[in-house]
Amino acid sequence: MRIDILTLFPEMFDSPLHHSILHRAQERGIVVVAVTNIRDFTTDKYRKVDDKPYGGGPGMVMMPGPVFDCFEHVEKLAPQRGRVILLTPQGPRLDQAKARELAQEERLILLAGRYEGFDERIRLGLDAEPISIGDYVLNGGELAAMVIVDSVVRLLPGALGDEDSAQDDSFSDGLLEYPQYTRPEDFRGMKVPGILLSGDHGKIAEWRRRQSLERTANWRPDLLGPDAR
Ligand code: 4HQ
Repeated sequence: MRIDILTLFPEMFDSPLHHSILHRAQERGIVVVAVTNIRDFTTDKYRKVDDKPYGGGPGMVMMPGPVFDCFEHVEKLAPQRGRVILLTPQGPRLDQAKARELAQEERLILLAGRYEGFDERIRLGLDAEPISIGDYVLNGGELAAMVIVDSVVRLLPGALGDEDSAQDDSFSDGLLEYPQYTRPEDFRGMKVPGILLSGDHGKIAEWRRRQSLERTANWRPDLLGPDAR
C-alpha cells in the first residue's frame, strides 16, 4: 500500500511513523508513507494557504489553490488514485469496519487541514470522502490522519509480529475485549481472578465471553444495537 498525506505540518508525522509497528511495516516494504507540505505549492511571496470566510465569521479557511496544486503533484507520484480522504468532524465516523475497508486499497491520499477547515470546493473538486475520527474538535487534521494510518497499517498482512494479534482485539467480534492480567498474581492486594489460573480453557473462554458482554453492555451499549441502548 502507498499512503500520501497532504499537510501544513509534515514534521508532526515524523515520530509516529518512526516507531514500532508503523516503522517496521515501512522497513518491511508493506507500506510506503509519503508526507507532502501543502505550503510548498503556494505561489505568492507570503506562502499564504488560508483566507477569510466568505459571508463572514471567525477564523480562516484553507484556500483551494495550494491544495489542488499539491494534490495534482502528489496524485502523479503513483499510478492508482486509490481513495481520497478528507479529515473532518463533518463526516461518517471511522470504525473498525471502515479501517478494514481502507486496508483493502492499494493507495490512500489523506488531506489534513488546519484552521476552520477546507474551502468546500476542495472536497467537491477532488471528490474526497470526509471521515471523522470522533465527535470532538482537534486543532488540525494531522492527528486524525495518523489515526487512520495507524489503524489501517496494522491490518496489512505482515505488519504485526507474532506477539501482536489483530484477531482477539476489541471489535474483531463487535464486542469490547475482556480484561487481561499478567504477573504478579497478587499486586498490592488485587488478585488475578482464580479462573485464569485454573488451566480450564473451556471455563476461561466462557468467563472471557461473559466479561466482554458485560463490559459492552455497561460501557458501550450502542455496540449491541439500538435496542440495547
Ligand atoms: N478536525 N476527525 C480538521 C477534527 C477532526 C475530527 C478539526 C480536522 C479541524 C480543520 N478531523 N480541522 N474530529 O476535529 O477528523
